[in-house]
Amino acid sequence: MSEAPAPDAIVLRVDARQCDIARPEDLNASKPALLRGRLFEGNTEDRMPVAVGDHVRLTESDDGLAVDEVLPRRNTFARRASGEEIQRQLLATNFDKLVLVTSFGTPSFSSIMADRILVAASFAGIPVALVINKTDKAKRGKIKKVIATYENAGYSVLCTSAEKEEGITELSNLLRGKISVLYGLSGVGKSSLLNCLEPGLGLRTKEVSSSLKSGRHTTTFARMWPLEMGGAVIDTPGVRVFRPWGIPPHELRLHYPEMLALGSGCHFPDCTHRNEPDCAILSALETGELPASRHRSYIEMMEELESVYGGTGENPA
Ligand SMILES: Nc1nc2c(ncn2[C@@H]2O[C@H](COP(=O)(O)OP(=O)(O)O)[C@@H](O)[C@H]2O)c(=O)[nH]1
Ligand SMILES: [Mg+2]
Ligand SMILES: [Zn+2]
Repeated sequence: MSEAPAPDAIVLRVDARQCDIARPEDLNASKPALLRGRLFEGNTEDRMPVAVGDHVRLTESDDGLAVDEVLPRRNTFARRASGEEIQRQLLATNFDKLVLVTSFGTPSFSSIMADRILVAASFAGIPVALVINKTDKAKRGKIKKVIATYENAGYSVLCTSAEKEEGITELSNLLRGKISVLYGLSGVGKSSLLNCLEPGLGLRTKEVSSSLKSGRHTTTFARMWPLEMGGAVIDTPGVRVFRPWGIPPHELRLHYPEMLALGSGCHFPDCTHRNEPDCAILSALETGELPASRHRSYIEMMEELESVYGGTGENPA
C-alpha cells in the first residue's frame, strides 16, 4: 500500500479514533483523518493525545489521511480528567484567547467554577476574558458586584445578552482575527452568542448539537469554527466539573492577580494566606477589599491540589 506525506494541517475536532482536520488557509474544507496507534504509545499522561487546535503531520494512503505526529504546541489548555488515575484531559491547544462564558439566571453565576477556569488559563499562560451573559436575567446591583470583583482582580469583563442582542459588537471585537475558545457551563449561552455574532455559523453549531443529542452515549466534542470576520472560535461542550491540571499547590497564589499584588504585603514571602500571622490577604478579607468568594475558591482549590499533588509541592520527595 502506498503511503505519502500530506501537507500539515490543523485539528478541528477529535473523537475516539478519528479527527477532522483542515489546511490552515481554508478551515472550511474539513476532512476526516485517522489517529495512528503509535500516537497513543508511551503517552500515559494524556487520555487522548490529540486535541482541537493541534498542528499535525499527516500521511495519505489508500485508507485516506492519517495523523502521524503532533507538532510542538505553543500552549495547552487542560483539566484533570475524571477517574482514578491522575491524567490530563486536553481541551484545546495553540489558541490566542480563552473566553469564559458565565451567566445569570440558569445556570446561575458560580464564582468557584469561574475562578477554577481563570486559574487554569493563567497557569497555561493564555489571555482570558470573562463574559457575563443573560444580563437580562439579573438585577443591576447583583451584576455590578460580580463585575467589580473581577475587574478589581484585573480581568477584562464583558456583559452580554444574547436574548436582547446586547454586547455583541464588543464580543466580535474580542474574537475578530484570533483563535478563541468559548468555555463555560452548559446552558450559559455560548451557542446563542455565536448565533448573534454570525448567523451562518450559529446554524452549523445548532446542527451539530441536535445531531449529537440524537446520538448514543453523547460525549460531545469541542469543534473549531472559522469566523467570516477572520479568526476562529472553538465551541466546547458544557463542563460540569473543572479540576485544574498540574498546578503545584504553592504556585496557586500566583494565579490570583489581585492576591499576587496584595500578597507583597504579607510578612512571610511564601505566605499561603491561610493562617499565617501578618497576612495582608487575610487583612484585606476583613476590610472587604478582597471579596470572600475569591479567597474561598482559593482555599478550596489549594486543598484539592495538595491532596492530589501532595504537601505544598515545594519540597517534592
Ligand atoms: N434570557 C436569556 N436567555 C438566554 C440568553 N442567552 C442564551 N439564552 C438561553 O439559554 C439557553 C441555553 O443557551 P445555549 O446557547 O444553548 O447555551 P450553551 O450550552 O452555552 O451553548 C437557551 O434556551 C437560550 O435561549 C440571554 O442572554 N438571556
Ligand atoms: Mg452550545
Ligand atoms: Zn498572606
